[in-house]
Amino acid sequence: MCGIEIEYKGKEILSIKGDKKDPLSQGHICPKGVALQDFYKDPDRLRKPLRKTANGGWETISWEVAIDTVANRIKAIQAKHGKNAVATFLGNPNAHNMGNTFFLPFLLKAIGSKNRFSASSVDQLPHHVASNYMFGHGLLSPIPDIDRTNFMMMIGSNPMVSNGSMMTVPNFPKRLKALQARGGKLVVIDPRHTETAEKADQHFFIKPETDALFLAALIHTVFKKDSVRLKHLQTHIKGLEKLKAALQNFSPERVAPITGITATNIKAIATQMLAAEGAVCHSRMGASTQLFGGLCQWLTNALNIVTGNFDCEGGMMFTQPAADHIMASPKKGRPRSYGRYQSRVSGKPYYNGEFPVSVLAEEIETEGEDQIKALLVIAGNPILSTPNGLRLEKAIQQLEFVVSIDIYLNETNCHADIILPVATGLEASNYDVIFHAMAVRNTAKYSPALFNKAKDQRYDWEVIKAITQKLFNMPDNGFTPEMILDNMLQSGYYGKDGLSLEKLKANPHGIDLGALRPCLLQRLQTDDEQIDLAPDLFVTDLTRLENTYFSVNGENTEFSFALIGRRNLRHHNTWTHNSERLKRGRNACTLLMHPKDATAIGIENGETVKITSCISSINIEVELSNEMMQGVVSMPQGWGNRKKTGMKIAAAYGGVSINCLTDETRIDELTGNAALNGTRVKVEKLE
Ligand SMILES: Nc1nc2c(c(=O)[nH]1)N[C@H]1C(S)=C(S)[C@@H](COP(=O)(O)OP(=O)(O)OC[C@H]3O[C@@H](n4cnc5c(=O)[nH]c(N)nc54)[C@H](O)[C@@H]3O)O[C@H]1N2
Ligand SMILES: Nc1nc2c(c(=O)[nH]1)N[C@H]1C(S)=C(S)[C@@H](COP(=O)(O)OP(=O)(O)OC[C@H]3O[C@@H](n4cnc5c(=O)[nH]c(N)nc54)[C@H](O)[C@@H]3O)O[C@H]1N2
Ligand SMILES: [Mo]
Repeated sequence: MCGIEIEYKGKEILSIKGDKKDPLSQGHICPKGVALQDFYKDPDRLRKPLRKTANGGWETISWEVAIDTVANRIKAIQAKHGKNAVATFLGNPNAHNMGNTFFLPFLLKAIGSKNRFSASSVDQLPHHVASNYMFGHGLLSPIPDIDRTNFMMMIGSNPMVSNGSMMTVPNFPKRLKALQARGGKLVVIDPRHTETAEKADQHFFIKPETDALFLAALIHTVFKKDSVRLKHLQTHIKGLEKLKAALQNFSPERVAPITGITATNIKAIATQMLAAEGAVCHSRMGASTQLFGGLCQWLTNALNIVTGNFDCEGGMMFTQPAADHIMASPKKGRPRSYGRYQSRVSGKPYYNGEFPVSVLAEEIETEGEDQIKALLVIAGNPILSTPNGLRLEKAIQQLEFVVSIDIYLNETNCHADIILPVATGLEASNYDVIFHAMAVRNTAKYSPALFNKAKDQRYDWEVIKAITQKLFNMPDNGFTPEMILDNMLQSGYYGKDGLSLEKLKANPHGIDLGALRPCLLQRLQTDDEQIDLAPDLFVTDLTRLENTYFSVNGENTEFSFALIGRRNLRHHNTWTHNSERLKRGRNACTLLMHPKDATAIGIENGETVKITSCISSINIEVELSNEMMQGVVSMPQGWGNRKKTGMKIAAAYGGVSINCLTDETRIDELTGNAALNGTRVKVEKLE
């Protein structure tokens, strides 16, 4: 999403810099943007379709043979075992690739299987379920108006490193400085004193997975003070009394000892939020990928609403994206697909056409009707990125057929039968359909491809389309991503003012469409045009929260630490490790631990320790740090490399995978999202 300026000569990159004229990123660039040149030049990037040979090696095959094989095997497996025998996993990069966004729905339709999975359920699923139930559409995401707010609370997110999430916020450091310069405050709630906490005005350590209690107590306080303010939304809100009643037991005094934040501080935060001219609470990864992710996202929305900070300047607002998925398919969220099906083996909820990826392994392993026999992994590396990757790896190895569409050989597709490599990055054009829709300002930017791809290379969308056509037995309809984008732009909010692909091409820095505006009442997708403050689904789940924390079940003394994840500025999920530029510096795959915790078990800085969960054990270097809350340890996500194939896995960082420790049975029962944070572990000296 950051505008970049690339100087080049022929096929040689001379420099990559932030584009100062980009209306959203304003010259900001992160190390990953500079590294685009490394991925472009990388000799390890795959360029020709590969087929696994009988002895476990790889041979290159033609595109025609590759696409035919994939389509024919899918058809044959479905003819024998039924439609649901073929599963799909869509990984994170699909969301950053307009061709995939546009053409994947057709492929999924052509496959026609219920067994669909994606990175959503290890990431932001709770946001979607909350938006669906409260605002009528899973993609109607509230976005913090960071440029005008005067009080910002961030729960479980670290935008100094991540550039924000469910809040596209390039140049967070500059925006934060501006917030503080106008007298505003940033408060961070995190079990780690993060890079963002370091810049904040206040940071409170919170015990992992207790955020829902903290949020409930904040709303409780607002009711107690009789300070509910609904402003222009007054006549469009239902469930206010129901919310009050549901939260009456969650007083600051009662939840304080469990969360680790004192009752005085909880009340002070509520008071500050109420007093500020424009305040906002944003909860993300740490609050989503945990046992109570659904409750956290519901309560975050409710807190912003009852404090009068919803759909107004300086609070949570909604974008009016130039290419809008919701406008293009307005009925989509209304018939709530949540819970329409339960997963076959353990009865986990279905949402928006998918099951939680935590059940993928058991759905492969367990015999019976609808057992998964084949898997298509598109821009994903689930063996590293989903809980209990070791179990998933074993399961994937027993499949009849595995296909991957990727740019690298990774820890997952080394088990594939066919790999379809694609052209991306500097060789592809893009418009960030999804991330513009979650940005802190309405802007629009189209980036043309810098370099032509080679003749024998294919784009993701071409591959996806080719398989779709074969499955449907249909000729090419000639559609391109650009045609679909142009149509969306012209029929969108700014189409009447002449916005089109042509206009974007004529404005390479991007077009500023202005600050976020109050628009929820036009965008709301609920049938009764009401915002539901207290949907039954969520209110009912409070019982699980109550039972977890207020019934006596004893401390887990063997696994005495809670393990949480983190991100590094110079690594992106599971796959950017091949860039020397990003790999530089000291070992980043360390276990952060509070010095007092280390002393208690006789561990020193830099020592390699053994860390064990109920799933498995790994060895990792310890880095002692006052950043950590006592009793909590942190390691980065995305690492790990099990070079089993004997072939160099290009995307491997080395280090160890946090998902060797995470437990796939720990999920947010409400939404199905994996509880990646809060894994109970023990840490021991190596003998
Ligand atoms: N324990 C723990 N686990 C986590 C997380 C955590 O915080 N803690 N974070 C979770 C989150 S938020 C996410 S999003 C997931 C991410 O995990 P995944 O969804 O598995 O995705 P990535 O690791 O980003 O990338 C997957 C693959 O996409 C390929 N790729 C890159 N660009 C393209 C492209 O343009 N086209 C194609 N076809 N392939 C491409 C890369 O080579 C890589 O192999 O991990 C999740 N896992
Ligand atoms: N450099 C870089 N940037 C990235 C990525 C990357 O891999 N590298 N990945 C991208 C992706 S796919 C995503 S989804 C976004 C995610 O972006 P963010 O939402 O900012 O996620 P993280 O940086 O993982 O930060 C999560 C924070 O939650 C804290 N935490 C853990 N458990 C709890 C808890 O129980 N309660 C609370 N309150 N906090 C907790 C952790 O200590 C951590 O600081 O980042 C994106 N940006
Ligand atoms: Mo993510």
